[in-house]
Amino acid sequence: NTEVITLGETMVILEATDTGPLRYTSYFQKRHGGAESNFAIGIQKLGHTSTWVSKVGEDELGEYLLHAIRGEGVRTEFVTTDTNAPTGLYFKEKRRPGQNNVYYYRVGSAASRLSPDDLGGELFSGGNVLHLTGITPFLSESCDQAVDHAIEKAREQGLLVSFDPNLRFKLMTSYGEERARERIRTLAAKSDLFLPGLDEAEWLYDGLRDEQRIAARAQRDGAKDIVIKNGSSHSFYADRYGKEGRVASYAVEQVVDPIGAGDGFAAGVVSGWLEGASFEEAVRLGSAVGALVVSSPGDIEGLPTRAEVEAFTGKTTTDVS
Ligand code: KDG
Repeated sequence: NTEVITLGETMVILEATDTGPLRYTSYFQKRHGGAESNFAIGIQKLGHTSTWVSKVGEDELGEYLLHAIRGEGVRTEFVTTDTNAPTGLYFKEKRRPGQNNVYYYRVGSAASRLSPDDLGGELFSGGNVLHLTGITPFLSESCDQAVDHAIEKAREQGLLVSFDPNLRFKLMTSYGEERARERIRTLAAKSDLFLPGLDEAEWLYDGLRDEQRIAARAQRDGAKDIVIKNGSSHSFYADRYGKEGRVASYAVEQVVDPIGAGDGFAAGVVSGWLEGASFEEAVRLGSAVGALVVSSPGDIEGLPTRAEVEAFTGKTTTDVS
């Protein structure tokens, strides 16, 4: 079985090749993106093993997702095909340089029909980490239930739970903001590794922007190890033993596409965790992966191999004798 298990929706991305409002652009590049499959691919690239659980439609786009994600080495045996619902997709608009917008076509998608029934069999046996995001609970009631079920099953089998809130306000409208906040806080409280961005933490914890106070608050609720990401500046970490610190973000020459950076960051931290690195080292790896992702187009195209991380951070293990 695999070290890491994750579940959630992946969509086909149709990304406008030109800048401008979509009504005026004519050509699109096909890609794929989903916070959890991005993460799973990141884990594979860093030399670990991952399983992604989802549903796709019985359609060409579903086949495309399976081919592409399986092609990256991610295990997809627990992905099922739904004959009554399509694969979701979203359009990416490059409104103006530096401003991307996304438009979802995912209501009623196959993945929104994911339910606790999809988490059977030997899914968790032998695994180390279950990774979840705050996207899945808002896709549908059955997805919301699947998230709780996954945590329960993972705990029974001794897996650690990592959680990235990945706030998507567009998905919360039918849930209501207050309830959505409560839901995310509850999931944070159940996590062994909690990975909010600073703005996300501010939204979650009554406008708090002080990193130490945010960490203390989340830990009081039940979260164990915490990393608060502060974009191009730094990440603040606080572990369950009271050790805390800051890791500077790596400078990048050009931010090409920031979407997917958080997923890469999570993959880096979890990989470090799996390797028994210090928490600080794990956060540094997350930071390096995040920086490499923003330097490439697409969600997953910039996810680095271990050698690429080493070349980027200047740490080389290559024997040049
Ligand atoms: O993290 C990037 C993903 O969030 C994005 O590509 C699509 O999963 C996605 C979502 O639901 O927004």
